[in-house]
Formats: sequence, C-alpha cells, structure tokens
Amino acid sequence: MTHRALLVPAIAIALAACGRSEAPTPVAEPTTTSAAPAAAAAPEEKILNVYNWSDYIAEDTIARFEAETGIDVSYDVYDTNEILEAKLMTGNSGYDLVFPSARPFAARHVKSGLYAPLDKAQLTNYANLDPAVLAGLADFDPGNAHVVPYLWGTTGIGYNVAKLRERLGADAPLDSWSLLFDPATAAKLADCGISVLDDEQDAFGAALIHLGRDPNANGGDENDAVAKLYGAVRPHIRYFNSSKFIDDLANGEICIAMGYSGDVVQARDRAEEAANGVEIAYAIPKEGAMRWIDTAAIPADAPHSGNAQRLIDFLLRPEVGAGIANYVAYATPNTKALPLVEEALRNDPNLYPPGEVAAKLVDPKTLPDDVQRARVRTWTSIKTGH
Ligand code: N2P
Repeated sequence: MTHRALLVPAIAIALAACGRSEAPTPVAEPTTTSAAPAAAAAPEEKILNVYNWSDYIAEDTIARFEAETGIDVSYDVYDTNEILEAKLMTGNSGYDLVFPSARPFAARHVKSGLYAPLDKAQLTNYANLDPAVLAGLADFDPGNAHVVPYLWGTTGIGYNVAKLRERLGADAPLDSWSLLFDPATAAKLADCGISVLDDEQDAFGAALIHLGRDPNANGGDENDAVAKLYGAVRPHIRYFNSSKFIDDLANGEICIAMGYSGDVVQARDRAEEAANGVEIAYAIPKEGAMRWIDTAAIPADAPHSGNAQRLIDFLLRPEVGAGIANYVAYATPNTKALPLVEEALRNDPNLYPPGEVAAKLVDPKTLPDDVQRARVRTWTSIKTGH
C-alpha cells in the first residue's frame, strides 16, 4: 500500500481518461442488444485509489487485499465528511472508493448523482449485511443501489479517568454532557485539556441533546441556543479536531474529548500498549448521543470502479469485516462478521448498545438545505470564536 499525496497526479487522471476513450464502442458488438458497462469494456489497470476516514481499517486489510488480487492500492485518509465532500464536488478526484457518513452526506451525494451504481452481481458477500441496516439506508438510496454500510458508532465522551476524578471528586458522574457543557465543570477540566470534534453534525447534536432538545429540530432558535452553549465554554476548549484527540487522550495531553466511540477505544488501547499509566474510558452520555453509520461508495467518475467493487466484496467477508471491527472498535453491520468479533467488544454496551441504551441514541436526519447551511455557518463562527 502506498500513501499518496492528497492531490491525484495529473498523469493518473490522464491515463484514466485515455483508458475510457479507447474502450470499444458498443456498435462493434452486433450480437449484444445493450451497451456493455465501460468498466467491462477494457481490462482495468491494477490500481485502486481509496479515500477513507483515518483510523478506520485494520492494519493488515489492504496488504491482504493487495497480496490476493495483485491490485496496488493507494490509501489516503481524511477526518471530516466536509473534506471528502469538497473533493467529490470538485470532480475528478481520482478516487475509486470513498466512505461518506450516511446522513446527510451520502444522502445528498446520491441525490446529486455523485456515486456509480453498484454491480451487486459482483458482490458475492453482500448477503452478509444486516437487512435492518440496509432498510435504514434505502430511504435515500432506493434499492441500496449506491452505498454499502461499512461501520457504525456513536459520538460520546472519551476521558482520562484519573484526571477527571482528581478534579471532580470520587462521586461525580462521568457519563454526562455536563462535563463539556457546564461552564463550571469545563473550567475545572480546562487545565488538563478539552477537545471537541470538528463535526458540525455531531457537535450540534451533542449540544442540543444536552439542552434537552431534538438534534434534528429545525426552524426554531437552535442555532442561537447552540452558539450560546459553546460560547460559554469556548475559553476552556483547547481545540476542535476530529482525529488528533486519539493520541492526545492516549498520551495524557488532553483529559476529555467529544469523540467517536471506536476512536476513544483506540486511544484506550494505545495507552494500554504504551503502558504509560493512562486509563481512558468511553461513555455514551446518560442524556443520549448521536448514532451514525458510514458507508462505502464508488464515485461516478472513478477510474477503477471494478477494482473498487472487488475491495467492497473483500471488506464484506466475515473474517475481514470482523478483523476491522476488532481493530478499530466500531460496530459492524455484517451479521456474519459479528460472531467473530471479540466478546469484550461485542458485549460492551458503549459499542454495541443494548435496547435501553439504543433508545437514547439519535440518528441524524437530512435537514432542509437552508437550515443545514445556517447550521454550518453557526458552527464555523463557534469554532473561530467570532
Ligand atoms: C474514524 C471516525 C469515523 C467515524 N476515525 C465518523 N463517522
């Protein structure tokens, strides 16, 4: 696997375009009644350009795929949906496989025609996917034609147990959004370091849940309420970032983070491996949390869509899916992989929330465009502090 620079070399795009223009024209095939898909017309070069979230795959997944297929994978990472979306909207990203969160991102990408339809006949492991999860995606992707569920999780609180106990006392609850949003509590934690995700969807959701309001509400005074809440704790927040907190929690550089479930568990594991005496825990706050699902999709202009299909099918194998879920500590939507996931993860109510916890989780909805734009503007001004 090679890590590419973020910009796709012009040559790659030129080669891809050239491959396409040399494809035989359908009229040359008098025996067929319909045109063959472009991908089938010319053999694809053994290259695959993947763009995934950081810390979101097992260490050996790509190497195993490369060894088995002879396909050379370039693997780039991002840490916000917005970065991915900007690349897709610009077009000619050169990426063959990307991993947008379902709502609102994949939903609006599908609507805009940014993704190629999947060739399900090539996805031999597709039946391993949980039908309930597929049904949940079908409202924006009819027939599950374009996106495949990859992993899901929640956005809660990661914290350094000892540092919080030291500052808040032995009895303080450590499973509440108040740790971040109550100004007096945040003031006590500011010295050991507070971080917040650079994720408008989840940071807004957490704030509205803390306020006892609906994270999907729109048209009311949500923006003002959320801006006021962050405004009161803004001086105590060290940074807004969606990936840096993993190492910082693990090293004791920060003591509390709004974080993605699996990433916090990865921080816990890194601290354990480093044997540095740092104990990290993850909590789904008792008030509730956002739940999300990320998907795999092939950009409509992907130069190597056939190879992308092969990687999707590889990821859907039970042992591959379980290997990923074990490594990154996110929940798998693959029913055949689930029994192969380590019991300690599968039985962790923070990672695979049972009914009573799941009842407090909120799935993001797609908001009207103007409401969404206003939220993004509010979020930008919260981060910049003016
Ligand atoms: C991986 C974070 C993915 C979860 N680092 C965001 N939906």
